[in-house]
Amino acid sequence: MKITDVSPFILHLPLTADSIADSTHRITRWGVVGARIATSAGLVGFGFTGTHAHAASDRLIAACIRDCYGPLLVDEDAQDRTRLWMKLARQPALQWVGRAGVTQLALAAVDVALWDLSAKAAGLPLWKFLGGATSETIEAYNTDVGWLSIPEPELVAGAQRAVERDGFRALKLKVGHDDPLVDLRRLEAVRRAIGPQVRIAIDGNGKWDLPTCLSFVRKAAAFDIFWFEEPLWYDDVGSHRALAKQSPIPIALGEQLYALDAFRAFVAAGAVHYVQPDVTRLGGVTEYIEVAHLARAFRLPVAPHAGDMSQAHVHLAYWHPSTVLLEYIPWIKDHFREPANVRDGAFLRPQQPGASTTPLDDSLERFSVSID
Ligand code: 0YR
Ligand code: MG
Repeated sequence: MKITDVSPFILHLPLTADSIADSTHRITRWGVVGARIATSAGLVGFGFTGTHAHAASDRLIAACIRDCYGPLLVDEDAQDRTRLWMKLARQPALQWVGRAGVTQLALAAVDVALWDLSAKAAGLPLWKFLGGATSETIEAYNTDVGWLSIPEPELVAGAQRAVERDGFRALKLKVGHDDPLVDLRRLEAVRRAIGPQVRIAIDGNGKWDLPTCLSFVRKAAAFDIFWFEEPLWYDDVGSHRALAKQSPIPIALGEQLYALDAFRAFVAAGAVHYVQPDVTRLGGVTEYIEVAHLARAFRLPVAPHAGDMSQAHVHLAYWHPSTVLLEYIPWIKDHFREPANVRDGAFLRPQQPGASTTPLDDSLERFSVSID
């Protein structure tokens, strides 16, 4: 199955609200920046990364897919995923400007497209191609009800609706106000409204410092918090380690880590309890698998971050035995042939061949942003 063409695409898709915010980002659309890989077999593979839909930086990723990786892939065998990953990720000139950021996001898109192709060629959904499902169900946690930009009354109402109407048994609330007492009040209100059975995770998106976090976790523990995600600056292993040692709430992180080595540093230091790899930030499925196995070797649970809004992650979650939860944010699913849908709080197991990364033609037409 020879690669005949590699072409990038950019989609800017609307959210379920006009805009949302966490402690460090405010966004109005979600960016899907992807690679479409055509082959001599007639099969086409799709993979993509996720962005905050800034056209200028999305174009850098698209250009990297087209101009840097494209020529290295054409005429290659699409099924040589590991060899091609090494060729792309260890290309000296690209490694010089890469290993994190733009080149890594582009690599992620390309690698996911290659896995999509191999699974399609085998006629199997990716989880089956990888070795079969190790869980009966994958539980979803809802992040879309918990944005920092949602005022407290709607936050409480949305959380209740997600639990009572939609069947979620796990939610994630953003924290990170300048005054942490505001966050404590919001947590208390939601916990009171939804009762003790539902899991509540919180996510700080890297805003606070160690003293703020230490004081916060002691108070927030009263509301039975499942994990505290990205409490501190993303790369700061030492502070996470200090917090993990003292916090009554487990620490989760990984969505801002771009390489196996970064995960290794946190895991080896005992600075993380829930490992959150993301195929769109790591170099795709290939490096995700390495991180998931690393977590397994340390007996740490894996809860993928949904940079792809769980389209490819749902396959990896069903397959990898360390997975405990998967994030649900329903912004982009309906633009794909096989949406990552949740019923009664669990992700439906994908059935179509591939990685569920093939966009609808209609969405490609209506939401595309020009590459140049
Ligand atoms: C919105 N999920 C996250 C989104 C999300 C961010 O800015 O990108 O909140 O990636 O932290 O766990
Ligand atoms: Mg997060």
